[in-house]
Amino acid sequence: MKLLGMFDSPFVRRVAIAMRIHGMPFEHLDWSVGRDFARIREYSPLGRVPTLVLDDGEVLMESAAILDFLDELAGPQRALLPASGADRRQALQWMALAVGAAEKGREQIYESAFRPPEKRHEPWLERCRAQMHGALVELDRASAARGAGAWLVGSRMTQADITTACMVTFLTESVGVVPESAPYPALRALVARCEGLPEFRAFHAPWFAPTP
Ligand SMILES: N[C@@H](CCC(=O)N[C@@H](CS)C(=O)NCC(=O)O)C(=O)O
Repeated sequence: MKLLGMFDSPFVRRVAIAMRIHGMPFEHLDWSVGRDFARIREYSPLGRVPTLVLDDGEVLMESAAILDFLDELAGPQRALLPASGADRRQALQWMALAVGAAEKGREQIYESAFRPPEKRHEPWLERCRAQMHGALVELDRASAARGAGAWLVGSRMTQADITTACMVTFLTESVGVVPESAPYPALRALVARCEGLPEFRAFHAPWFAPTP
C-alpha cells in the first residue's frame, strides 16, 4: 500500500501509526499538499491527504474512512476502535473532540497564513480559540476521570488515544496554538505516554520538538 502525505499532518500521522501498530507495511509518499498538489490530485480529486492507495489500485481518502478499512483488515481482535456499544460510542466522541480541536487550531493558523493583517477578524479567532480550548478541557477532564496510567476507553490503547495524541501534539508542537504552559495536566500525561511509544516516535515530523 502507498500512503500519501507528510507526517506534519495529524491526519496522515494517525493513519501511519495505526498501520505500524497493525504491522502493515506501506510505502510512504512524502508529498506536500502545497508543492505536490498536482500529483496528489492524480489520486484524490480533493487534493487532500491522507490518501491510501491499495495494492490493487483502489484509492481511499479521509482518515476516518481509512482507519475503518485498516481495522477491518486487522480483524476484530486487533481493531483499534471498539466494535460496538458504549465503548465505541465514547471513543468516537473523544475522537470528534480531538479532531474538532485540531481543525479549530488549523483555522487560527490559516487566518494569519492566508489573510493580510487588515482582513483578519479577531472575533472569529476568539471563537476558534474558545471552541478549541472547550474541546481540550473536556478531553483533559476525561483523562483525569480515567485516572493516571489509564487509556481513554477500556483497558487498552484505542484509536481514541492515538487520535487525541496526534491532534494535541500537532496543536502544541507544530501549530503552536496550544502553549506548552496550557493547563491540561491529565491530557498532557496521556499524550506523553502515547508519544513515548515506538510507533509514535517513528512518525514524529522532523520539525516537531526533538524527542529525547
Ligand atoms: N477530514 C480530513 C482532513 C484531512 C486534512 O485536512 N488534510 C490536510 C493536511 S493536514 C490537507 O490535505 N489539506 C489540503 C487541503 O485541504 O487543501 C481527514 O481526516 O482526512
